[in-house]
Amino acid sequence: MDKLETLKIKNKELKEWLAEVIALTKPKDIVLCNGSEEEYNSLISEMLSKGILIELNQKEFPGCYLHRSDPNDVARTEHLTFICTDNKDEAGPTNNWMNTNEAKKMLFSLFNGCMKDRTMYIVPYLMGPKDSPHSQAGVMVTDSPYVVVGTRILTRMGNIALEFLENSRNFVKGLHSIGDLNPNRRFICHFPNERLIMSIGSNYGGNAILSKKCHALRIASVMGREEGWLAEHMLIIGIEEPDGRLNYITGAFPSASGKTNLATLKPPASYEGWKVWTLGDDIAWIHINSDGRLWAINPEAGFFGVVIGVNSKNNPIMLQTIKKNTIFTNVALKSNGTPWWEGMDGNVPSELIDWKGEKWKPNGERAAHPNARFTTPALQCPSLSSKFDDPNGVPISAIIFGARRANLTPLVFEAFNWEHGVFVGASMGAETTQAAVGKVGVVRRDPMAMLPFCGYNMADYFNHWLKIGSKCKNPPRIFHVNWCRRNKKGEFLWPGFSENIRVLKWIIQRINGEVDAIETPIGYIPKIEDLDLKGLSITKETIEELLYVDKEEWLEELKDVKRFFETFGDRFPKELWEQYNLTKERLIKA
Ligand code: OXD
Ligand code: MN
Repeated sequence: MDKLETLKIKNKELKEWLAEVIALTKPKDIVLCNGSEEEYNSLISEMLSKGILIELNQKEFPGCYLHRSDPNDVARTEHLTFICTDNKDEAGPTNNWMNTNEAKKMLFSLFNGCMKDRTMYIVPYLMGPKDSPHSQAGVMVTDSPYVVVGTRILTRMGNIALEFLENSRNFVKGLHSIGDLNPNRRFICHFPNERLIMSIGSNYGGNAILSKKCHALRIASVMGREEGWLAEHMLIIGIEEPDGRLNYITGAFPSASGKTNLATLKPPASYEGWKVWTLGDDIAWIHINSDGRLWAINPEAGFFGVVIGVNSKNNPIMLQTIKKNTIFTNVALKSNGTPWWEGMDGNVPSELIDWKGEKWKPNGERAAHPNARFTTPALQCPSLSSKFDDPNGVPISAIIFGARRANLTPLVFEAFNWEHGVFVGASMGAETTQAAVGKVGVVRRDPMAMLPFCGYNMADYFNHWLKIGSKCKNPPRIFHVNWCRRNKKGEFLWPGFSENIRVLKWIIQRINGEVDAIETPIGYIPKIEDLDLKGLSITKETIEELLYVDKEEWLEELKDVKRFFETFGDRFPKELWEQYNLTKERLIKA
């Protein structure tokens, strides 16, 4: 308690809560983080000396380090992630639920004395630009220096947040401990009614850097519902055309499905004068503005992205971004001390140290972990938008839902209206990826790409979306894309990456009323002649296949959508059942 007094924290609620967590976790030392560069550097040095980080080749990758995680702790663990409320219905059928009191009893015993040989870091952080009315503070208490440096990269961390909190403003509380990294004692628990997160037993970004998924999505989604805004798993970009016209769009794609690539897209040479400006690659907080439109801010200040496949062709902008001041997690190491990952430029080296720290030769096994990541500051991204720090954010003209599907879903289609768009988002199905522990490549319903991140009953979440649209005079248009459709031989039909600008161009033309479209039972698809395919070696048959709406396949899909919607019982919005029935009727009639 004495130590706490010396920290001179002004926010009364924060002081009281810290006193409680200190009494519970009994740390050896306490450090209040100020967010300075000196503090960052000294944490890095400490981790280097303890072997928690490995210095990469500083000539080629200045300020870059490698972290190897416990092999048991390499991705989000959705089965160990809980929403804790008094009533199970508040969490709904898509979340794991624990009763508040039972969860606390269990967690208090796990946290009891867990920091007795460790330093406790008190990490105040700000989500959103400094002077934005939509920004929020959080305070995370952790015993992981890796989490502290990650939070410094991914948020506006330290004094900036303490100042924000001085006027006794509300904040989100996060208590994190590495615990013993035993998956049997790993829990990521959210108490949305108390704006509290308690996470133990993992040091993986999505489980442990509590500002990100836990605060900015799960807890914030609950706040958004109460206060009339949306916290979404979405990238935000501005697309500038040669004549200077600039449209902002957001895009919801499941984890590890290309949000970062789209957010940092470098238009191909044939798109001279086009620019994609990056505002965010993972999370958007979206508010209704007085102009009747939706505006978005990115609450984060850095990118925590999958590094596999990043190369000078697929993502030159991110490749440039991660060349400095970046923490790499679970990449392989070349003999010259530079990082290596599958899909990187150049030949596969004949020898490497793999992500587990073992000698590796090409043997069919992967050298980097499939979910190897970079943690890197947004400010050094060459395509960062000048609006990145704008307190108001940017006005959104279109929302894109995107799901990785080998078949079924066309390259792009547009919803008929907001309600239909909410149905399109709510019925989204996508193949699972390596970002979460579990089987990869299995189709699951992942509404709005929020399945693992919605902090409350998703039936209420769908209702909330409908309400937001009805309150908006000029809501964004809603689209769905699928870059990953394959032919019968299993080959991708669409080149993807930078060529996705062609689809964005059609979307922009649609929202500006410049092109017509073909009405299908699932929405509007492009007329082939309106898709800009100049310079692409793609046949008319391939495009037809990419845009094909297979009636039988869709009717089959609807059966699964129905089963999913039914799990919400009476709470499920009737408007979406109506959209379901209309879609089915249109398909039967087609
Ligand atoms: C992420 C995820 O890390 O969605 O962004 O898992
Ligand atoms: Mn994500």
